[in-house]
Amino acid sequence: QEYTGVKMEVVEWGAKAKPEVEGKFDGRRIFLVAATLRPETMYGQTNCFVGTAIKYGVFAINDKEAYVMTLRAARNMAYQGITENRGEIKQIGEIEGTRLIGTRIKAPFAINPEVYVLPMDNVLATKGTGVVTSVPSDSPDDFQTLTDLRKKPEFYGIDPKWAAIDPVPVITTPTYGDMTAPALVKKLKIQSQKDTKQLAEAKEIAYKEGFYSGTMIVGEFKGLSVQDAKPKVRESMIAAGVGFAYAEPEGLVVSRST
Ligand code: ZZB
Repeated sequence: QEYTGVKMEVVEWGAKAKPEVEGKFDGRRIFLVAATLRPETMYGQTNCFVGTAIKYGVFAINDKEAYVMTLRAARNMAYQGITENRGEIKQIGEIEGTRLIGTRIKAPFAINPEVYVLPMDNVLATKGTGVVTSVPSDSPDDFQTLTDLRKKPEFYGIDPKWAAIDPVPVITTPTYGDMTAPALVKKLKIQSQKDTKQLAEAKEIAYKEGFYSGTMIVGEFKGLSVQDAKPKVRESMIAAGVGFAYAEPEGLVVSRST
């Protein structure tokens, strides 16, 4: 899978992260790094998701910057020219997902330039970086999780203001209009982020609809088809220094002789 790594710089650590991290990283700028397959949707970021059961590392990329993500992602990046020395990872800290909640970060290219870190049940430690940037207009998982959090902020241990940014229309499609994900969540009668089967189906439909029939309605490539805009937004993010190419290796096949 060819992802775009999205650099979401920490603006202000949440109360639970502060005591663990402050003053520890030699003045480096710290970024949560999200892995996305849909760089063209970045205009519509409203928050970022982490897994509450996931442990994140802080990895020095060079003297000036460090990335918050899973160790697995850091290992992969070390072989893709992202770190200073090939094959080397330099871990300078560790932090649990729960402690990242409420941290304020920059959302590059987004219409809302700063967003908060929120919890999501279905973040996989085994995919991407373990950090997911949230685009509720076009990702059914993101829309449903945001809806859950808004319904029960206390249950999820969040301040409602962290989930206050509304979905932003980014892409229009003939079948679902300007808000593909909310339309699909409604159509498939999805009730919560626990409806993983229907959410997987909604995601499949949203990907296809967006890619083959979507038109950009915001940003630098407004008016272009999603197919044409996707690589252009990606290049634009890379040129601006807020994105980079990140490939996920295929699963290892272990052969055994009998
Ligand atoms: C922003 C975005 C906007 C995404 C969208 C999707 C959509 P896939 O297809 O299963 O490989 N993601 C990335 N890492 C993780 C993780 N560790 N756990 C759970 N979800 C993760 O999934 C790739 C997408 O899943 C990524 O692209 C990311 O969300 C999320 F409008 O980034 B995406 C219809 C989907 N729309």
